[in-house]
Amino acid sequence: MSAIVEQIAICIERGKVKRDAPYPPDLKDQDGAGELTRRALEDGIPPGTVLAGGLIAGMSRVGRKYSEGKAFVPDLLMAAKAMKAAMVHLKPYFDSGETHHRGTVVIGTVQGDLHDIGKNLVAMMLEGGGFKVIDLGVDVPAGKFVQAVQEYPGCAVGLSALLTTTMVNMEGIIKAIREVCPATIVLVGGAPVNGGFAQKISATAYAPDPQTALDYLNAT
Ligand code: B1M
Repeated sequence: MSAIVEQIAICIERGKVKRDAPYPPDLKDQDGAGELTRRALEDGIPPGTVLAGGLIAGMSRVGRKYSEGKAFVPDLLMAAKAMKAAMVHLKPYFDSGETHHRGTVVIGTVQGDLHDIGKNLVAMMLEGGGFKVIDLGVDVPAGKFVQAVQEYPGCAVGLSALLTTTMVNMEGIIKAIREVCPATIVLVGGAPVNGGFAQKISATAYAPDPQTALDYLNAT
């Protein structure tokens, strides 16, 4: 792994957003996740490498520390802020520039859940793959998904959840969608979700990562 990609991972893990950010004090006056990501891409490091080896690796480290009681919610918030600063530079590399969309995907993080980094990555990759993405954001109730599937006939729906307490809300959302549009393809994903759960709640498919989601939609 190149040094700059490792530096990006450290900035995400430590919540160093940009050069002039005062936090964390020991990284003062050093480039942050935003500047380093821009530089890595300008240097020709593949976007996929920056994403996996820098952004996702850094976020996994802080997540592990949180599980071990060595990091706390403010650390997660700073890491999320650094991740977003880096994603701004990555997004154009995943934009396909295609004018004809392959289809429309309505995506959102389910009710009760505020985690949006994974959902944003999926949205970015789907857009890059030529899909029109309608992002409903976070904490999205069933009614908003229902409204969107009526507004975009024939669309597919992507549901994301990061909490064991919110993944259960997927079932009600799927039921509500199918009541108005029975044939709607509903993809589910997020760290606590798996294939067995997807089947149990009658989702069309489970995607463990953005590429699988894109491959699935391309194949349908
Ligand atoms: Co929270 N959080 N968090 N958190 N957080 C987790 C999820 C947790 C596992 C941490 C832990 O305990 N180790 C834990 C959940 C435990 C559980 O339910 N089993 C947890 C908790 C408990 C909480 C709070 C309850 C903490 C508290 O307040 N006491 C609280 C809940 C708030 C709420 O939602 N109501 C909370 C809050 C937060 C922050 C706001 C501080 C922040 C989120 C900021 C944001 O998203 N804007 C945060 C963060 C950053 C995390 C961790 C550290 C990182 C999540 C992340 O972004 N990962 C996380 C621990 C961890 O994952 N290691 C944790 C990186 C991202 C790229 O991965 O989201 O999994 P992920 O997405 C992947 C795949 O899952 C997949 O593709 C993505 C790319 O590969 N994917 C899909 C996701 N959605 C998909 C949809 C698809 C297909 C694939 O199709 C539609």
